[in-house]
Amino acid sequence: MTSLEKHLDERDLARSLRADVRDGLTATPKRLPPKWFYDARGSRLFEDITRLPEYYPTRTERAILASSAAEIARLTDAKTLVELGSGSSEKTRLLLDAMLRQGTLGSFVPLDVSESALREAVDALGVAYPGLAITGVVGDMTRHLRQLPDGDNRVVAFLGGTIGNLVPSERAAFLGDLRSALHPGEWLLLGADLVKDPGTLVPAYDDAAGVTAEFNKNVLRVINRELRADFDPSAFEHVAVWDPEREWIEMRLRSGRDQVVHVKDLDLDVAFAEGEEMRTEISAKFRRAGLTAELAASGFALRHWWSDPQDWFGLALAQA
Ligand code: AVJ
Repeated sequence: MTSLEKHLDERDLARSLRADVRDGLTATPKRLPPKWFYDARGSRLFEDITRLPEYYPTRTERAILASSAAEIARLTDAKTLVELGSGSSEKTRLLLDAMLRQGTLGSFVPLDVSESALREAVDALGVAYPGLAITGVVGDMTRHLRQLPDGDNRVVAFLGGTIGNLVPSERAAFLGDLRSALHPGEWLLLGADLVKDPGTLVPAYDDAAGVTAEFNKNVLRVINRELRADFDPSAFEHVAVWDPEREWIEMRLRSGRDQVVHVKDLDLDVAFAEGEEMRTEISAKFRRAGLTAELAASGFALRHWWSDPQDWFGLALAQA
């Protein structure tokens, strides 16, 4: 039993890409939001990143989930599992298997901005879990939480550390929206990458094989294709820096020369100076106490916390 609900279409996406690119390229300093990395090529590059030796978050979170899934199922008695930004379904399956074994789960609701990625995931999971009601929701998790299908006793999983793409004010808004979309007693399962030695953090975002550099530059190819721009990706250099005050990794693209980029569909000329850096992503790292306080400020009580033996990645189970 699978179905799809659409709250976003190609025109909404095209409109928000145009607005983001116009705002970001005319700002000082220039910036682009990370959500535009993930076209088909970018999603493939991210999958490659998750298998790199330097990129520890995915495999660390997977190990935590593998050993805690049964306990999560028991603690929550989930009837509906909602997954925000579902992406690949490998980690989801650990949760689905544990919740089905528990005998309470009836439905799965993956939400993603990409209709094609969502269709693929829904179709594959529909085959693997024929007894489950699967409702894919095409939507933006910062805009469409209120339209999540109502179910009783929902667990909302937001994994991978993607919460780190939001700055603190955006996190507060997102967590507040999520809290008001849930009934008291419902759950949030949140994966968060933790603060650690920059000698471990920086290589995770600047790998030796250069996959992350390609992923970072992919946003330029997306803009070239979607907005008829003429970025030369080879004229930009990948930069990853650790900001110790704000405790986040910042990815940037540094212009290798003075250049002017034309964005035809926006009728926009953008000048880059040699060495100028444009921010393309932040990936915030968390501490247990800080995350607990952020959750509490949004009306979520932390009930359980799991991490790996090195304390590199945290999995929080909080209750509305
Ligand atoms: C998918 C947002 C969790 O921040 O680690 C990986 C994206 N960027 N390498 C992260 C990413 C560079 C990733 N998230």
